[in-house]
Amino acid sequence: MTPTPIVDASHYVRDAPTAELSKSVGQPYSFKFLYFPIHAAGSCSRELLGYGKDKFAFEILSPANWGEEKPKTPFHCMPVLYIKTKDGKDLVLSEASVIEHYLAKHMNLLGDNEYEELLIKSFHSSSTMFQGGFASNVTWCPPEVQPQTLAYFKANTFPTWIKTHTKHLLDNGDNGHYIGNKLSLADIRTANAIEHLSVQPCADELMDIIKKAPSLMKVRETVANDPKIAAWRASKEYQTLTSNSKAFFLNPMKFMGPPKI
Ligand SMILES: N[C@@H](CCC(=O)N[C@@H](CS)C(=O)NCC(=O)O)C(=O)O
Repeated sequence: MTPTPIVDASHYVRDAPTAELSKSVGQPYSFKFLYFPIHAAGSCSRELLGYGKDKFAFEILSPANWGEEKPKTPFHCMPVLYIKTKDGKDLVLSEASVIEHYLAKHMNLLGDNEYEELLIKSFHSSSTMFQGGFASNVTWCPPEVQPQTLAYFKANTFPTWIKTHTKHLLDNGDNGHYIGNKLSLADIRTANAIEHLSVQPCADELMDIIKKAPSLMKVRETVANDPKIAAWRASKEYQTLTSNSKAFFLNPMKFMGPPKI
């Protein structure tokens, strides 16, 4: 299949008053999502897109030639979300958390009021940092020090995340959700952090730890059992991303090109 060309989004759209652009971005018609063909930092947005599939069309763009496409993105990195609005505008968003907040808002996954939204964004931020911490401290550290950084992660970062998130989940009644009795961005982000651990070469030892955290396991199950998310995860596209992710994390350095300025 010929990859869809990536439009030049090195600059954010500013050709109309921001009030007009704000109205447009609030009325999305369809999305294109650009990220590597692995889960990693693209998993939560793709899950949100899969969740909203009945309302919006979406297409996943894998960069065929990242080196050439890179300067066409706002910060020369992915993920990037291309939005076609109902009034015909083409807008772009970047930065994983911004994209996730935006998609969650349009899929009613930010709670019922501002306080719920703030808590959901706090849980989301913490789980994003948790996954990002694993990536920067374990995945991308030199192989010769990885045993030590993994040991530190298992002894410090991981138990702290489990302990604090369990406390907040218990405060909500230990029902598989962070807020009330309904799915939110926080549930999806945390579930994706757990799925991220499950595709690592050291998945067995990491999953042995998380399996002893029943409140977090309940979030994982609740998200996995959501019918729309289950349908996305059953898709060939999702399963290919899972096998690509497992292959990638076996030796991430192998996929790095020479440094580019
Ligand atoms: N601050 C960005 C970081 C994104 C980022 O680091 N993306 C990496 C992949 S996870 C990337 O595009 N790497 C390719 C490159 O830098 O050439 C965000 O949160 O979205």
